[in-house]
Amino acid sequence: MPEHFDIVIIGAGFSGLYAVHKLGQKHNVVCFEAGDGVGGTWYWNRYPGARVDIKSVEYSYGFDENLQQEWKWPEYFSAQPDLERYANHVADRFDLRKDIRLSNPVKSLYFDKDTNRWHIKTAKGDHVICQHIVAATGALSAPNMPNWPGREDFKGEIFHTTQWPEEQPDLSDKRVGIIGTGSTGIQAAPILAEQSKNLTVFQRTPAFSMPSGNKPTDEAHERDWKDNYPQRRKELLETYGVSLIDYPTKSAHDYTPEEQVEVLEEGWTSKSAFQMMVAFTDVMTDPAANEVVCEFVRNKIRATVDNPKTAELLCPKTYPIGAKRLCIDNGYYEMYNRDNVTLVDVKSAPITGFTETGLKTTDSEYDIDVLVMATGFDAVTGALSRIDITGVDGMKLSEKWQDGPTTAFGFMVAGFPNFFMIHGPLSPAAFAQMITAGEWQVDFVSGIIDELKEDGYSRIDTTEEAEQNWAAEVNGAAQHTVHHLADSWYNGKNIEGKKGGFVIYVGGFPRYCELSTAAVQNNYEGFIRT
Ligand code: NA7
Repeated sequence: MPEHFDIVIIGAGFSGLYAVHKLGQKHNVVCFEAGDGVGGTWYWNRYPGARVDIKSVEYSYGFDENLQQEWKWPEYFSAQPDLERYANHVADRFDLRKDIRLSNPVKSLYFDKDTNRWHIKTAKGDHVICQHIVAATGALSAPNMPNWPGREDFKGEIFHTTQWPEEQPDLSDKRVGIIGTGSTGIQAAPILAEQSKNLTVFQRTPAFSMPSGNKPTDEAHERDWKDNYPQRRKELLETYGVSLIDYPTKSAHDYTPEEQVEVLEEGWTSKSAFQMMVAFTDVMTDPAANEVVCEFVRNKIRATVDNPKTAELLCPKTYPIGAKRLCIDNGYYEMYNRDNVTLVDVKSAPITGFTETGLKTTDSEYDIDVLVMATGFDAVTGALSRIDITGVDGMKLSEKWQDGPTTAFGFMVAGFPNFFMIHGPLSPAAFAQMITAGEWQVDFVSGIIDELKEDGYSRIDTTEEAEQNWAAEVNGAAQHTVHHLADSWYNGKNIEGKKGGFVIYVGGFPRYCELSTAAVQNNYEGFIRT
């Protein structure tokens, strides 16, 4: 017999946990989570060096003043174990576990238009009927695993960074290879180099990275935030990326070359990679201004890495800084001065497959005992595309999105009533600090669900026209930036054959809030309530 709930929440990551707390106060909710524990990203990503690259005082919940006053972050940028501990603390403190079913991924969702109810089936055989779905499935949760031939022949071990074993493997006598030099690879590599016999880094595209300057939290930093938390949380939501960095007032062209370097030196030590993207007003819109920042970072790489050939290979030269996600590291470039680290360029000689003892490229073979896949994610749409979701008239979400996702304001899809996404496609997602932005979105969706009930409606839809209007806003915002000049998970081009354009709204979080709130306040413009 199916069970009945008001709302099913998919995912017990940071947004899902808050959704359980917020929506559970007024509604009968249940949350299904694929992992054996809560925390989402911070449950799965246990690879050595996994660490948030936003300051923890910001990247944390603001919904409960006592929580943010009492919690102590040991470091400026928290390591995975501390973030997982925090997620567990929140689940216990707010008694959320009673509503969460772990190790139980959702397999299918089906909308019955006669009853306006969703049917949910899970891997463990649960069958639930509910009015609303809140999908907090994460923008970066479905791993990308390149499909090279010969994998079954490879005698070593393979770990994707997001499926890292709970018990850390002993690498001390292992020849380790790592594929991928995005945020994850850049965090993992320096630790792997210390832990292993030797490390080979397979790089296809070099990343722009800057030092995190991570250190233990000092009293002054903690007091400064704790004394001002309510005000700071408000200010966060008023900034472009929900992060308090110094937003510039001057163009790169307003400075002499010497002054430009001074400004960039400040950004370099600011403890926020995003500071480099906004060092000048025009970094993300004017290629010439962008190139000033690119060359500054390249010079930092050249000054750090002893071997000039390796340094040059590490210098990104084919795309503007910020077009791919900027990385923040702890000794990444310094690592290349170790004797046991080798950089291999797999752009000029791509990986063609596995051998029994390692990997082969078009020009060589490499012996490897443990292969670390830091190859990223089928981002933003990946997690939802892997659930069989059927909306009205038998429409499948995966089919609807086969040429790229369409949404209204990133949180609803036409043909899928009462289905809400947090950090969904075409929302600001990773362009906003995701915990605070996620709280805002959960509150927003919660308001819609409450009003639906108060106004006597049982169903809310969005329309294709609203999706088209939102696509125009999303494309318009992206068009004036340099983002389209790189292949990345922002535009799905990191996944072979994935269609669609830019999947993130880059118009800034305040504008996102303003437009979505205005639509709701304007008598649900772009939505139909029945
Ligand atoms: P990213 O940023 O997507 O990085 C993945 C890396 O893996 C990147 O360097 C890719 O090179 C590389 N990659 C992927 N497939 C291949 C193949 N087939 N061959 C060689 N190299 C490959 O993922 P991350 O996990 O590092 O970071 C994701 C987000 O998490 C990050 O943006 C933050 O928001 C947190 P490419 O650049 O595509 O040439």
